[in-house]
Amino acid sequence: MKFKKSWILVLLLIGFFTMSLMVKGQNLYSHMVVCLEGQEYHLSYNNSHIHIDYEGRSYYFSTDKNKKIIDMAIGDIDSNGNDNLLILEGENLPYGQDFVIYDILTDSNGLELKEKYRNHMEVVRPWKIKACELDQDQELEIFIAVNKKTQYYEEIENRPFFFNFKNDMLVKKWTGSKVRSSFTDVYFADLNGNGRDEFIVVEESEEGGFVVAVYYWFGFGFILQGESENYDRIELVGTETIDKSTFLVVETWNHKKKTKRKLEPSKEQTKNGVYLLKEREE
Ligand SMILES: [Ca+2]
Ligand SMILES: [Ca+2]
Ligand SMILES: [Ca+2]
Repeated sequence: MKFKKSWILVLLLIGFFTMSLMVKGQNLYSHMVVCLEGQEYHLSYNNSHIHIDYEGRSYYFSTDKNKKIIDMAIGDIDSNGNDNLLILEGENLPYGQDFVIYDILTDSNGLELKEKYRNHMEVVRPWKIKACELDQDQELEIFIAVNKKTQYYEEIENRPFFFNFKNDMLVKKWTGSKVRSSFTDVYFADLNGNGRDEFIVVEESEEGGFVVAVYYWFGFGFILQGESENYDRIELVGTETIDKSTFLVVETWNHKKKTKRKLEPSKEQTKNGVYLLKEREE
């Protein structure tokens, strides 16, 4: 009897362990900060849920049954002092169908999400969304990476679209065929502290492999400012601030070796006459 009981226990433990792994696999949460009435709160989300910690309580919001969160960004898109949620919704990864803006309402009952705007953009296959400030005009830009062909480029590939949200409408700011070459990932950060975000792009390089390119917005388009060395593969991780300087943090693969690097502008110039984004020496 004893023997049997212990086996049941082992099987139960294996079951729980497997289940916890499965749950973990479904719940890869991304963590962000949301600003409401001047206070910052923790927000996390996965494909089907948004979770906000607000004034000592946790609020869960679920997507509609067959809808997934493809990607999400946070920003005060209507400049009313409270962050909005900018969400690409869709039935299946990796492409979204709808771009939706939500207001986060706060009242005596707590938090509520209210749909403010919805745009069906399934036809352009959106897959990534970011909020950024390119020109310091107090109106956030909305970046959406889409996957389509254009009038001049027949190939279906990733293309960068920028919008503003004016008078409850999405207004095109810049919808490019491409910046310089095909891209696989983007990020926005104010690397030089001038109050304007740089457009940081992982691009396919001519020699094969990938580079990180840094562009800034100038009136009607983007100007290349810096670029990294060539790596086999690059993933943008984020930024880190040390002694008031902001560095780009990337994970690179070279000869199958993964390395986390902090990149910073250097005095060295690349063959394109822009600064080399060089690995910071610790
Ligand atoms: Ca707002
Ligand atoms: Ca702006
Ligand atoms: Ca900047």
